[in-house]
Amino acid sequence: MMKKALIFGITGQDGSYLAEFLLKKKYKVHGVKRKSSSLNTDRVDHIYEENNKNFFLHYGDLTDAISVNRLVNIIKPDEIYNLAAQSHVAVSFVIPNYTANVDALGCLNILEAIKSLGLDKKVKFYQAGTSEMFGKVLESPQTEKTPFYPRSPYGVSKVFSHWMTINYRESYKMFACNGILFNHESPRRGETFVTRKITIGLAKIKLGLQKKLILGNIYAKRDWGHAKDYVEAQWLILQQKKPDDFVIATGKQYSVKHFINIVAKELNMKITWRGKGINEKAYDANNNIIIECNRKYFRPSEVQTLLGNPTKAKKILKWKPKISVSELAKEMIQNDLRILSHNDKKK
Ligand code: NAP
Ligand code: G4F
Repeated sequence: MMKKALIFGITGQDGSYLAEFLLKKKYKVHGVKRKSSSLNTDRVDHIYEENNKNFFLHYGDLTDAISVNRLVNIIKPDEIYNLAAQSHVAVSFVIPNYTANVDALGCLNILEAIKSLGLDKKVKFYQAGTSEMFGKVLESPQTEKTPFYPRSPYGVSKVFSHWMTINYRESYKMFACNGILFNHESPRRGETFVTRKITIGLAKIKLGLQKKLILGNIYAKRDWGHAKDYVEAQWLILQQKKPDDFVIATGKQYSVKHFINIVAKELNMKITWRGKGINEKAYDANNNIIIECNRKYFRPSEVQTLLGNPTKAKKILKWKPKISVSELAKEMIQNDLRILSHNDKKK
């Protein structure tokens, strides 16, 4: 019998890679998409185009407990991956209530559906936790034992889901697990997250389509991996004998400024930095300002540094990241140059 997976958030970066990964593993993959006035299935359209008979999309919304219940009931999956979220940290300060509805109560809607349908001994559940839960970090690097100190409505909502997942595991013996994933990127990354904003922005400047890129805090440090590596970890977490929680990270950290330098080098753009703090700017070979900072892209409370320790995942899951930050940046740039040069929307 083929295993059935249900992915909330299938139209997102991770959802699309996870769907491809599970199809290769011979799963039947069901995904939940939201009704939208314009197309929102770009990242999974190629799976449809391959006419995959094991791939199904259903309308639903995580904030609508009835639709969640209905989908879990009709599909009766072996594994549920909750990747759905309002996932932008800065936006969560603007719409905190909505963010909590999706990112905190949404997870609870799935856990309750599994329990109330009597599927608690059948379904394995994965919750997409985040390094943002460590926020104003209390130790470095961060492990599964590091206390949380979230710094945004997004981080706080994810802490709720983390503990709800543990609570359902302990109370009802459900196979419910948390991945605590550090930043992971790809050519499919949303265009307002910093890595993609940089790869597209500098590619546009290189092609003469844009003059300047405006960013926020370029001194923030992140532990960046590739989404393809990280969805494998999500699957591995559900294949263990015991449900548990795992930090998934590379163990290496770079500043946003360092990431810009990698991208500029890859694009053969010579840039020079001048100035300090918010006034630091990057200049091109003709002395034109091509990057500057603006406070409007700062968050009301910043997360200055995140660095994960993936020792437990390496030991128990036998997982390790395969793609380096330079390889990641290169793949993103090549994709953006291709899209911009050919007006090709395929990712
Ligand atoms: P993403 O690209 O923003 O995708 C989010 C997905 O959630 C999209 O498919 C989106 O649908 C869907 N969604 C949003 N609100 C929903 C709702 N109310 N009901 C149903 N679906 C909804 O995020 P990602 O980067 O793939 O991340 C996947 C998950 O991992 C998220 O939960 C994120 O918080 C978490 N995470 C991400 C990272 C990272 O660095 N990428 C790190 C740690 C944790 P639309 O396409 O319709 O918007
Ligand atoms: O790319 P970012 O927006 O990612 P952030 O805030 O770290 O959140 C991402 O990773 C989390 C895992 O830790 C996920 F849970 C979450 O869903 C999301 O995927 O920003 C990275 C850093 C931040 O410090 C931000 O302040 O880059 C800084 N930054 C500087 N200029 C900017 C910009 N971020 C954005 N989005 N846009 C800027 O112009």
